[in-house]
Amino acid sequence: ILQHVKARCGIYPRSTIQKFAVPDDKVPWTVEYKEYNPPNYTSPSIHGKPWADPDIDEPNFKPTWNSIDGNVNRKSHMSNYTIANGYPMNPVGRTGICGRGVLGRWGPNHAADPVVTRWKKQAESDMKITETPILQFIAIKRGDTGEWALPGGMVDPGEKVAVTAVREFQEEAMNSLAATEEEKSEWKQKFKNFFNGGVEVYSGYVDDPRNTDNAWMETVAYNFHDHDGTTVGALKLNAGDDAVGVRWVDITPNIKLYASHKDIVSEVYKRLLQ
Ligand code: RP5
Ligand code: MG
Ligand code: MG
Repeated sequence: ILQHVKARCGIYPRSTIQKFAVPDDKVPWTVEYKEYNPPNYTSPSIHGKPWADPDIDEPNFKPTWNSIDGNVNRKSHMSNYTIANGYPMNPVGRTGICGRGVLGRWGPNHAADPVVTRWKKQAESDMKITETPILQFIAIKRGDTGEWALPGGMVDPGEKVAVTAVREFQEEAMNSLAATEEEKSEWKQKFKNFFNGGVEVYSGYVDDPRNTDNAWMETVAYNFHDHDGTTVGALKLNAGDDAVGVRWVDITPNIKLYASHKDIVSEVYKRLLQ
């Protein structure tokens, strides 16, 4: 059973709104919770934004839930979500806040996450034969929360998710937004095969602090693994867009990452060890 922890309790991101505290056993909608009285919050910062939905009671807003709605994907990677009184309902359950918060879409907000990995090079002298190898991935430091995270981002309307993953990697970890056309075509040549070799490792809900009862993050994560470490070693890391740092991070059991990113990198590690 899916759970969310970061999506519930505390102060809602970029606001002073205190979420209604939901105990673990009251998360599922199927469990009755008469006292449940979450604040309703939609950030004024998203009003009128081209990437955001209108308010749900806007007469011209006729979304088709659980389907591809024009070029907006309103389908969940999980099963169909429920609509209650016109509002899509979080598939995991109560978060302690309703409305849309800072998320643009009602219902699922689709993202993609690139997991770029290599085996850590260790001097033979410090390697014990029995030791399990260390996997490293490229992490960015998020400007909003200061946490280390996968360099993921939102799928643009009509964009293929696999394309989003590579685009976001280049924006956040290579600062492609500030690169010249010449630099970009050079990368394209050098890394074409590498970025074409993504393997899907996860698709579904993300336990993101921005989630609400009526809007939530979902992602598709792809692993781009450099088998001999020679390709990605040549990547020039440079934080860009909303990232304020970028570096190689060892995947260790007590690693702390944004949202559900620890689960995603752990899954990649498990698969690559097989
Ligand atoms: C997370 O938020 C996803 O896993 C993805 O990494 C990220 C997308 O949002 P932004 O980075 O665009 O804020 O839920
Ligand atoms: Mg981005
Ligand atoms: Mg991002």
